[in-house]
Amino acid sequence: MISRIDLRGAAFPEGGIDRDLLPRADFDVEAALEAVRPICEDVRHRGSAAVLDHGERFDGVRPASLRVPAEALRTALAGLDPAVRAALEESVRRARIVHREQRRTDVTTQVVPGGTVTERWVPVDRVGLYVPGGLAAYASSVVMNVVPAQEAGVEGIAVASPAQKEFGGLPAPAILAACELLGVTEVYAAGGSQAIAMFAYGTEDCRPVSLVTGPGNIYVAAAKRLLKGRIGIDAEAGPTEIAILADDSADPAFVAADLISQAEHDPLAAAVLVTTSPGLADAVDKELDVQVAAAKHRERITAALSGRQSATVLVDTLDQGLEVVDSYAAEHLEIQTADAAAVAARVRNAGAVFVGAHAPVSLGDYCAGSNHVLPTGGCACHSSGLSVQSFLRGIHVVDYSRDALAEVAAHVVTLANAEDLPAHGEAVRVRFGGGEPA
Ligand code: HSO
Ligand code: ZN
Repeated sequence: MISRIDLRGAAFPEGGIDRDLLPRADFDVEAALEAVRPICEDVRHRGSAAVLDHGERFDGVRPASLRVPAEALRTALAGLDPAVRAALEESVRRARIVHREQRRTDVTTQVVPGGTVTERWVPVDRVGLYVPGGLAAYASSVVMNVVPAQEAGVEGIAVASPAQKEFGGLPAPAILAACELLGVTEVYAAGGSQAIAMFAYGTEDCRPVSLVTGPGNIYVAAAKRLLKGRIGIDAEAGPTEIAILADDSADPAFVAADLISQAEHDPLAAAVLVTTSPGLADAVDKELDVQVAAAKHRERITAALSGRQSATVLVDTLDQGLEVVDSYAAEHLEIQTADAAAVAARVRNAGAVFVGAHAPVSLGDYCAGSNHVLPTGGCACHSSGLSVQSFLRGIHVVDYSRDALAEVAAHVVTLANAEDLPAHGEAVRVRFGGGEPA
């Protein structure tokens, strides 16, 4: 059910292999921009009424209020299955352990006597965290967005998730329960591009935020692209991806199970096996047949695995395999090879790397302590997953005494004149009576 790309004997060019040779889902955010633009404008002008109107159109339900009442949050947590609550608490505990360590300390550098530059880390004041509804209404994604924001020290945390018809116009109960568990009380029953516009422009019910994070569908990604600049964004999340680099030491049952685990998310999810072993590739194919047939979501999984975004790629050597996975820059990359840690250490591009036979992606999805909001669509070659850093800004604080300024004044004046910006130089000279500093 999974196609093969045979790169054995292929020439691997100097600058890395062409990304277009590798499978990838079509996720054309540009095409969704036109649909999203009028919605965002409408929210800008009409505020909450527009958010509710568009929500009603797409979700088929109009919540009684955009803001989810505190009572509904409490009820959702009270109704949460105790085992799910315990597992979520463990997920939160581990995520906190990891993310707390990511906090930054201010660094002051003395450049010259009397002249310092400090990098001061300041959390964003107010963020909007988007949690999808429908198939992708994951309580775990609330944890993965909220924990780094809280550990960064963000004071204003607002969550938006689409109103659900089956829950009387509230977001999914698991989402509300996770918010309550994490102490997030500002929650909105809003989804899609209208929720992102609500965060960006603000409405009568929701003050504007400075940064929006979290996954979403193509319309959410398009709204993020459109409103970027006015707000900061984490990434335009696309369909989830798993790549596995494996040799003949890998267990085909593990490899197949892990490919299936991410294919389960979405018919557009990508599952890519890169291997030096045709024997493993054959064994994985057999395992896939057996395991997919037994899977609850086999239709979705089959669509994902047989789609053009998924493939088994055969290579001659592990070095070539590393080139392939680096070019692909997967959201999730598993290394199931001999000496996996050494191979993993050589990876340059991936959202997260999972080392060896006992670190499946689903561990990272829930309980490794790592974050599961990761760059997709090849963006791992320039971006990182969500972390405390995503919610911080480093402000450079420049503090120079008169003597320290005097020491370097002539260079500033020279550079200013060289760029034909003499007023820049004057701003220094005026401090020394308009003449040369003494
Ligand atoms: N694998 C998904 C996250 C997730 N998995 C949520 C289960 N729930 C994208 O990283
Ligand atoms: Zn997952």
